[in-house]
Amino acid sequence: MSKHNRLPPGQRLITDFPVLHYGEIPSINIDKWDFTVRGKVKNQLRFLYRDFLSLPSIEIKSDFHCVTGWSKFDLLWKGVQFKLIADLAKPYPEARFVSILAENNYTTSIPLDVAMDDDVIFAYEYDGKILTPEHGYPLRLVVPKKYAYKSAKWVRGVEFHEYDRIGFWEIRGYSNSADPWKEERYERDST
Ligand SMILES: Nc1nc2c(c(=O)[nH]1)N[C@H]1C(S)=C(S)[C@@H](COP(=O)(O)O)O[C@H]1N2
Ligand SMILES: [Mo]
Repeated sequence: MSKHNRLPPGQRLITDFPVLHYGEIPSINIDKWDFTVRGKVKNQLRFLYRDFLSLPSIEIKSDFHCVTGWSKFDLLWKGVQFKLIADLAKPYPEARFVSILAENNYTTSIPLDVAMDDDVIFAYEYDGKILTPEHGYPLRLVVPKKYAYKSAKWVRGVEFHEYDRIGFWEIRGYSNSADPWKEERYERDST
């Protein structure tokens, strides 16, 4: 695919990697850190950092689109596919949405079928190195097909739900479906 076709409408391509988030960068005590999986699942799960690193991992290259208008191509992430976590947790049939729970009460949500996409991962490395604090150390979600507020930094867990729970930026007016190709920036743009 040409570079041109990869840039969603209204976006501009940049080469640096901006840091964007609400609030403070959390300070993490990695020995106390955990990642939990709960809600409408057969198996509730809890991983320590070292447990997470020992799960089967993949590396993926994907593009990143911030709703404020910048896009960056070919970010190289390493981590654990969402679908691997879901396969371990075994969601009940009624689970149709997942909430991603991050430090400082940041949350976002996506439909389970979106989360099950091959390219949705919980990443712990960027560009061959452990994530830096400002980009989400020790773990962040990456959802390449959605605006980047769905790619929560500093994640601590995931909850499976029957009904959607609207996330931090989405409550504040950003689109819940957040498709950059349809330019769903604000809730009123969403179909
Ligand atoms: N925990 C948390 N994650 C977050 C955000 C935030 O405010 N808090 N902002 C999102 C937004 S709007 C963007 S554009 C990306 C930016 O990721 P970066 O700082 O690694 O470039 O993080 C997303 N993840
Ligand atoms: Mo963003």
